[in-house]
Amino acid sequence: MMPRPSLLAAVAATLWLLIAGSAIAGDADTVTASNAWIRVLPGNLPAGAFADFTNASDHAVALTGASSTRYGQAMLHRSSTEGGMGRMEAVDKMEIPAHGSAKLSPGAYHVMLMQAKPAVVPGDNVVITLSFSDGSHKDVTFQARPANAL
Ligand SMILES: [Cu+2]
Repeated sequence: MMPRPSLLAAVAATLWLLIAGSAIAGDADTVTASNAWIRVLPGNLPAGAFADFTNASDHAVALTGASSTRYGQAMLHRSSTEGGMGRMEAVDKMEIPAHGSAKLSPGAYHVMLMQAKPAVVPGDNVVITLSFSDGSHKDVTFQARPANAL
């Protein structure tokens, strides 16, 4: 039995979208993430997520947010030691320069993960969806490590 013409049209349209989509690379496609990990703290304490990024494109890219099905909330934060006091604040983006790199790291930019459901323990692999300023998204697998990990 031959597929119905309407089904063929739907398949053709889908293929076209896939081809067109890959031709117009989003920021998520030009950014590579590595060494992605989460520092798990005891109890209900928020966990920091860290990773190294490189941007292969000719323009700067901005990481603007994160989400994960394993956490009720994920926010982009930046730690600092202004005036000798350790503090952190929510920020709306972290820039990754053209042909450059940037990192989420302890004491600097990080993704703050709150309300784990169920609890995340060292050894778990957690997928976090990262958002970029052009609206593109990238799923990155973060490995959960113990509180004393560096
Ligand atoms: Cu934080």
